[in-house]
Amino acid sequence: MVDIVVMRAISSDNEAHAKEVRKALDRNKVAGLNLISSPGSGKTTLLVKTIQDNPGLKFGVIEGDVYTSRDAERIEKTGAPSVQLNTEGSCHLTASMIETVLPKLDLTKLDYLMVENIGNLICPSAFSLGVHKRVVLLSTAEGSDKVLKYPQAFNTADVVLITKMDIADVVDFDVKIVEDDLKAVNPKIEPWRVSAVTGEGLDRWYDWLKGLHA
Ligand SMILES: Nc1nc2c(ncn2[C@@H]2O[C@H](COP(=O)(O)OP(=O)(O)OP(=O)(O)O)[C@@H](O)[C@H]2O)c(=O)[nH]1
Ligand SMILES: [Mg+2]
Repeated sequence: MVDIVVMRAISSDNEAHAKEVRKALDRNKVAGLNLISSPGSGKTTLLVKTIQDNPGLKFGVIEGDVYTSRDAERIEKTGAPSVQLNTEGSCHLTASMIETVLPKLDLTKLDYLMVENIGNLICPSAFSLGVHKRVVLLSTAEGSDKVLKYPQAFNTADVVLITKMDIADVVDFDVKIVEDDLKAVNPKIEPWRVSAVTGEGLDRWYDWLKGLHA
């Protein structure tokens, strides 16, 4: 049975709540990640595949969605602990929401806390959640021009994953445009190409995750 918490965003004192979240994660040596992307670009699919492919790593998941518990149900099938956070209209998660639901996950039993943010490339970028890393996904089906259209999402990213590489040709996706645009907004990183269908690029993603605990 999926645990669902309904919370509306109150933006006051986000940084203070973010500090509390970070303290709890650090106390328990849990690496926290905030996954941001447009709706449908593959966040839940990547989480499910990552959990299934790495049985030695202990993941807990906070699933953010405006409505429904569908994503937490998908995570629950992997056996990983998860909580569904419904914002009922808010377009992003806040650190206060994370702090509130954190006690529902036993951090002493986790290596990673994966937070799937609400699907869009605008509001989630403006709110720190207190986690350690920000991962932004861009699917090939969305088009190659999105980095400059939503620069705040990409210039605050620690990792950018281009997802659905298996259909890049069909949707006429140009990786070079994304690489060049990312150089302009976030020159420290390059986008990594992945596909949850073929497995392309996933080893690099898994190695990076493991490195957070090295
Ligand atoms: N071809 C292809 N399809 C994919 C890939 N990853 C995800 N999908 C499909 O894309 C659709 C959306 O995937 P989700 O994982 O639900 O996307 P999401 O980002 O979690 O979506 P929201 O939670 O609604 O924001 C599903 O039909 C997936 O099967 C991929 O690598 N290749
Ligand atoms: Mg999802």
